[in-house]
Amino acid sequence: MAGGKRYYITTPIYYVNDNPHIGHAYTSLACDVLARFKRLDGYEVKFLTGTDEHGQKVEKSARAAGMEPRAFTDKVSRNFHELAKFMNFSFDDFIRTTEERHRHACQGLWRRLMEREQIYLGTYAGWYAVRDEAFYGESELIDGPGGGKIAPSGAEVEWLEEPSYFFRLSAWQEPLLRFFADHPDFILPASRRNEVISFVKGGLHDLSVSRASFQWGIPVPGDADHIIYVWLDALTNYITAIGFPDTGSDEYAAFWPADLHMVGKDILRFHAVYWPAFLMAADLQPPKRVFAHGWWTNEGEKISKSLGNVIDPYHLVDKYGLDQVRYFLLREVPFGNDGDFSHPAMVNRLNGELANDFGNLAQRVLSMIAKNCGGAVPPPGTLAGDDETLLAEVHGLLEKTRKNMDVQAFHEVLATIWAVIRACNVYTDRQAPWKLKKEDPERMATVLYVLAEAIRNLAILTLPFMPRSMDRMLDQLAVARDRRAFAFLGPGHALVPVTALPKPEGVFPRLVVEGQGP
Ligand code: ME8
Repeated sequence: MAGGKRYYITTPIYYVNDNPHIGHAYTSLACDVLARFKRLDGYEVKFLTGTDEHGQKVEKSARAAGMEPRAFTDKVSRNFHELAKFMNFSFDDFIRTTEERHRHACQGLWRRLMEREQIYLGTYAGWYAVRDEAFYGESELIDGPGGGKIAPSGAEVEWLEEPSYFFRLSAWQEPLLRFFADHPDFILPASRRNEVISFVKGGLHDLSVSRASFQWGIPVPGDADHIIYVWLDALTNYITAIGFPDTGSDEYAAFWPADLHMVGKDILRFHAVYWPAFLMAADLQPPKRVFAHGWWTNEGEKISKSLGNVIDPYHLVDKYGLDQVRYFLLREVPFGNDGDFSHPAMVNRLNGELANDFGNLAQRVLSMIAKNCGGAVPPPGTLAGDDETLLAEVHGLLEKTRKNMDVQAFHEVLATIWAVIRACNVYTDRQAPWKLKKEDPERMATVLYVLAEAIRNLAILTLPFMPRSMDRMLDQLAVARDRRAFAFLGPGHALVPVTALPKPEGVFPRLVVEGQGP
């Protein structure tokens, strides 16, 4: 693979115990926006997603559905794949842990750990939560509603006693703390980083990494009585997809260490403690960053099947439109924080920010051009101070956006772009091009040109968030497909006067709120 900028980004691989909901779509959406952003910024991107198919939880769900695990996982994995397509996620690879390439990689990692004496055989006697697929120490358990003990996540625990292989996690406490100190941006947001550091400082115990009481998993090499613990199996997916155990391949060299593992806060410990420890113990590099985002609730309640309040992404998109949902999810909540989903908040943002601020701006400008400039890009005269000020704001956006994207501050990216969209609206009102038609048609052409050029830049920058709608906006400005990238932002690639434009049409319709009329 030739030199150049590369970016490797991954979603968690989702358990196929149940159908996907808005929480899964959210994590993958964040990755999709980053992947698209980096591609538009000239990077060669690998965007990986997929499904986590082994372990007791999935096996139990298959049995409950009256199916063999293999057939069950095929079916549910397909649902995740279909949702990713439906949400217009631009993944480059969809991995399933039941694939042969993954068995090969996972057993390869196990062998490397064995060769380095990082794994030994013992007996596990302790608590296990199938829902979390996690082991818990007695002191971690909390009082449950029924008087019994439960995991801090709220999951039920069961006592487990079985022969098990252990990973020497305790030996990695100091190296992990050093690694965190040397890489202050490894865990974001910073509040989560502190949580992880205090967990590690609290002391690490060796980790059980095999199970012997059921079969649905990848066999431990050389000991068919054991299967590999589902988290060791699952985390390995990130290197399976780039050809591990062949660490000498071009793809491995190009994409490892990964730039970003995006996860929810529930699974940060697995990614920020166990995973780098496994990798360091195997003489492999840890990833560059793990970002743990927050949790969505639904109108104040935890989203759960038993409460019957699971938000179905298909319904949401049907009601509001795909790009509208994509916009809302990343705009509504500062990325990293928990967020509460509500329909009124959705309607407010879509009407206020998409239909009014941006949609109306484009619609106004394009229809004035269609009506008053013969349906072609108006030729600008000399630019006045106001024109230059506005365009300078527009052209300054790329640098700001890059900075915010690099710390996964999606809400800041959108807020910054929208501040300029609002500045365009203020400029439009102040210049009043509709009044200039008779008084000064040349000035009108300049104002409309400045606005059209601003919209071109804004639409290109917003492509990662709302690819289809922004493509439609750029179609209306007759911007060629191969000029929709960040290399074409700025004055050097501005709209060419008198280029014919297609008939304008609205991109973001206003939502009619039930009971309030149009
Ligand atoms: O944990 N709000 O899979 P999983 C925000 N297989 N995000 C949510 C969410 C919510 N209410 N609900 C789910 C697993 N998520 C493992 C991962 S990776 C090697 C193995 C998202 O199906 C969030 O990203 O339980 C969370 O971390 C993930 O789904 C958990 O998915």
